Amino acid sequence: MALLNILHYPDPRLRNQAEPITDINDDIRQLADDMLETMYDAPGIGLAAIQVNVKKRLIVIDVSEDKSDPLILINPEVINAEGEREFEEGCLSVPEAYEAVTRADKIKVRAVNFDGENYEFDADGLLATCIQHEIDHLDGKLFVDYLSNLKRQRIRKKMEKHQKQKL
Ligand code: GNR
Ligand code: NI
Repeated sequence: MALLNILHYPDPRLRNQAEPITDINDDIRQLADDMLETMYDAPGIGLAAIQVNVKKRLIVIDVSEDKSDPLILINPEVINAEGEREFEEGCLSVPEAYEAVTRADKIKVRAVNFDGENYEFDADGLLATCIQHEIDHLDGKLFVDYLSNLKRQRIRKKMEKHQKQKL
């Protein structure tokens, strides 16, 4: 097990596009374990491989109260979306910024299990919000992209200031 380094906005590597996973091997299992450990440590309710600079379509999520329900999604896709729901989002790659984002309220998700078989499930509420947020990461997208230019520039400036202080 290992803690992974999380990239911070506006790091250009967060704009990379993740590639589908074709071979589910021990490296993928190890990466998923390390991502879960990193997510719980942060702490956060989700983490996408792009955020730890791995260009693979892998996300981990746990929206349970007591952190007892880890979910690992390989090659996840939203295959149906219904309704709208606004939720105050945050992101481990954009620390200390919280803004309302509107996404689908109910989704149907297709993913691949560790045996390489497709499966589908329905999600709503916080889980649906989180899955859409994480799949965006795999496509190089961040929640700040949904905000006004003014809000995004403010967040960007604040992040750049914090990063300079750390150098
Ligand atoms: O920890 C997280 N909380 C959160 C809250 C509202 C909407 C989405 C999220 S995901 C975020 C972790 C993260 O950055 N995942 O990419
Ligand atoms: Ni995020």
